[in-house]
Amino acid sequence: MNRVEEQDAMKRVPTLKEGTFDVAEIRKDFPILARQVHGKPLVYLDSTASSQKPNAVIEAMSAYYETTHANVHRGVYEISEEATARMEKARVKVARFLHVKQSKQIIFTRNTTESINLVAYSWGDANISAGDLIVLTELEHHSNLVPWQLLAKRKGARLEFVPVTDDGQLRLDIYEQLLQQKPKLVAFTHMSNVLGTINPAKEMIEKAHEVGAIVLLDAAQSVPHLPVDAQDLDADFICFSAHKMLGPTGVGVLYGKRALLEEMPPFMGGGDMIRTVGLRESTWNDLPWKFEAGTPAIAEAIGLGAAIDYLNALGMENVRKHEEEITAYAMERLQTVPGLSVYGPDAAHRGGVISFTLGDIHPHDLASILDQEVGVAIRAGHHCAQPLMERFGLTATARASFYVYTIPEDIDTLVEGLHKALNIFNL
Ligand code: C6P
Repeated sequence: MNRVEEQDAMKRVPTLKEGTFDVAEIRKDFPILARQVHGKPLVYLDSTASSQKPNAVIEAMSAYYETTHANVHRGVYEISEEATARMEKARVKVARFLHVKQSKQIIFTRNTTESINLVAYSWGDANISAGDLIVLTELEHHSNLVPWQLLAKRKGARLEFVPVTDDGQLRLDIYEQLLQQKPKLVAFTHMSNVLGTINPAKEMIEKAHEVGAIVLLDAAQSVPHLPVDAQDLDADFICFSAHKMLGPTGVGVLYGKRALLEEMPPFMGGGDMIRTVGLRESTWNDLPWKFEAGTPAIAEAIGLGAAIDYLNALGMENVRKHEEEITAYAMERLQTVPGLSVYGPDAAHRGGVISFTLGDIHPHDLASILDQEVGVAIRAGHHCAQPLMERFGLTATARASFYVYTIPEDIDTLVEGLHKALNIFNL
């Protein structure tokens, strides 16, 4: 056993047993769930914005700082080699989690947003020309809209959008019509962060490939909540963030097909991404480091590796099943609240996220009342998806979202809080 393996063997084992899904046990692993807000137990229903972190992740990061911290890929001394080994091991974990054979296809970025921008600047600038078509959807987060708007402006390219139905599903008939115009790129979200809609990604990717388009999948909301198999989906690029999948903030992932990544020019220049540097010319490092300029988020990558271990122990099929059950329960309970409107598809076609409005109470007022009165944390606003809000004639919604630690009692407290809001507004 080398030093890194020894430390891993000593690591605190999560309380859950492999393959079991006992939410009461899982909750014990999340220290923040024991805290109070406004004198009430915290009910955290905002995991779509960012998930909470289990002890296993927090401890993996502290252990790294306590025993192993040094810069990576530079030192020839023991702790630097250990730090490098730990970070590269995390990369292998990400690759396995996505069923990707080569870990050099896993690039560490800061978050989903940076992963998408990397593709838009590096692949986009090299491959998109005036008049080219980029197909997006009305469901997109600003992170999967604005980089393409900027690219389209730089290059004089065209953007077209797949509309959504009244129940928040993509108009696949119009998608197919748009594909007839032979787009160069199709970029869409696997799961909507507002409506929870799970898009038929595999089918959409296959159809895009039939007309020769490259596909980027925004998997910020799917990788944390569903089994995602990059080989099976066959997307050209997949982007997601660690902080939404039990991992830390500050690290994200870009997966790309090897041939595309090899051809793409660097996104940012600096240390670590070079092979040789002269005063006027430089050559680039191999994948994945060609795209990782500067000192990376080492502790965060290690934390992501620990989050993946934790999710693997739960089993992603079980994670999805738990969220389906809790979402179905929430949809049912929310319907008992007079004047409440839920947006998006039925429980079977969505992930664990529910956007709603309650009469004419402003979602921000609703979120404040829930926080103060019953200790429930939800998000209110446009959820970084203003065009989608506009599609539904809204400026904001309230949004409750769930994860591995959500229990039916959390939903009951939410419903209790919504009744309190109705009373406060005399509705
Ligand atoms: N959505 C939400 O509350 P970053 O911020 O880069 O980690 O993730 C951006 C992003 C991209 N795509 C989708 C589908 C997303 O949901 C998000 C993040 C959060 O809905 C924060 S705005």
